[in-house]
Amino acid sequence: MVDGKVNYDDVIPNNVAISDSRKLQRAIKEWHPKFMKWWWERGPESYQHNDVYLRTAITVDASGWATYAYVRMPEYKWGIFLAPKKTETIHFGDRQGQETWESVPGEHRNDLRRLIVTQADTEPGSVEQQQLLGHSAPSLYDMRNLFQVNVEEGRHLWAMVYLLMQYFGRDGREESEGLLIRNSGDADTPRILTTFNEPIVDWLDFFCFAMFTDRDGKYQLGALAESAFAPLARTTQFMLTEEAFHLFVGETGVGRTIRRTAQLMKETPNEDVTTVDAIPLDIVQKYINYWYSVSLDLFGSEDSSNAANFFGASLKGRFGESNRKKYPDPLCRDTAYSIECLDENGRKTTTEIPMRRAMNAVLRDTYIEDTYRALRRWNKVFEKEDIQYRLQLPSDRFNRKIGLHAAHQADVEGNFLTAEEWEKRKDEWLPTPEDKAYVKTCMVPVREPGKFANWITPPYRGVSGKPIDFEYVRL
Ligand code: BYC
Ligand code: FE
Ligand code: FE
Repeated sequence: MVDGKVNYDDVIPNNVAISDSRKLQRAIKEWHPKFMKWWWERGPESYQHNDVYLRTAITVDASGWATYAYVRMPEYKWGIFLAPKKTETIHFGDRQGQETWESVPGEHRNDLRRLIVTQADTEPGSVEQQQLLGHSAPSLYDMRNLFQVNVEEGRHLWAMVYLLMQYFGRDGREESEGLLIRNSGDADTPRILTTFNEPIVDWLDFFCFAMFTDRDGKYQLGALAESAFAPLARTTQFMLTEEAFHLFVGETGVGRTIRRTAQLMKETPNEDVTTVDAIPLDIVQKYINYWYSVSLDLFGSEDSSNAANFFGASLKGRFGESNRKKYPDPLCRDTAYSIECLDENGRKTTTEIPMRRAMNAVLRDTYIEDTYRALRRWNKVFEKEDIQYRLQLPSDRFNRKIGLHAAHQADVEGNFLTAEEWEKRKDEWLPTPEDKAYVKTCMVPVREPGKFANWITPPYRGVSGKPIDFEYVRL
């Protein structure tokens, strides 16, 4: 506090000169208590008074952007940071070669607002979905990682709300309120995108979500980081540095789960792993099938006029757009993308989509490639433990609710199925209520530093040089 007034640079670490803008200060002053109310009500249940060993972003330079300390979550400093500018000129779409924008051009105001609000909405949505997980954390290490992800998704919300307040006036302030009103899974005011209304009830859900759904975040943020609207490009660029940790939590979480199961399969080769409280690999595979397919839905339809407009107007690019070896054509005016699906008579057909309209599919394909790389690392666990099992990713036609494949059913190999066949066989591929009930029985909380629930191995190392048995959360 300075002279009885809040010094915003203390409360909200930032490099956007909050203390220079009265208008922004006023908007933040109004929104901040609402955010705190939301955090108390829909953020992590319990543990809000406990010290958690968290990292906080304090500057944007690569060497020292984060500090680690014990913090109570409600006292976390949710900062606002823009990464340094990457380019001065627009490098794709119809505006290629022109200067990037420091304010919002009138003709793109609605589209930009929509993109920012859609992105923003996922951040609190995910915190709400994960609200109860602290109670069943398999270790203090994992509990701390969950809370780290939660406070950072809270910061991502701040990052987007900053853009809304600074660049979208009254509309932006209204949208900022809406972000705290919509609620994951709510019948009347759900979150905007499908996947952010799906329940995350156990830690295998959480790890799969962080692996597959946060990875959509990586690709969407990467695409927005190419935007001609420089403040959006720079904010999302910085968010990506935090996203890497979320993906780490997901990938290593599933990796540690399957390693434990593989170990127990070796130790007791003639017994069902459920007798020793491990999670059977075919249940893990079903969770993967589920979370991967619902995460593919987050890319929108393969054929999208919105996507074409966003690309043409240089609002949203491809992942790593400036890599002209990968993307030699920055305009994509005359090329096409082809995709196989079923026509209305149920016959296989190949659809040609003009490339700009197919940008959701192009972005999704880079996501799929990345996901395969992580999958291969999981399968190395089985090689090392000398177990024959291999995990797989289902076809992109499997279990889709959005896009060209939403109209029909397919098995995990991508063979089209009738509705009847699907009903008969879907339990082979997706978690059943019995599978979920079993996993729930494994979710026993473990609270002693350095100890882990039986279904998961300890990590290779602790957080930021601390030992594995460090007291990551002081209970
Ligand atoms: N659910 O033309 P279409 C993250 C709507 S994750 C519900 O195919 P378009 C994170 C669509 O809005 C990253 N509705 O798609 C991860 C449109 O509505 P209107 C989140 C959907 O417009 C973990 C209509 O269907 N960021 O950060 O190209 C933890 C026709 O759509 C869905 C972004 O998504 C769906 N799945 O939209 C925390 C980036 N898909 O116009 C955080 C911003 C489509 O009929 N968003 N619709 O009302 C976008 O770039 C685009 O809006 C989309 C695709 C990628 C969502
Ligand atoms: Fe996020
Ligand atoms: Fe994330």
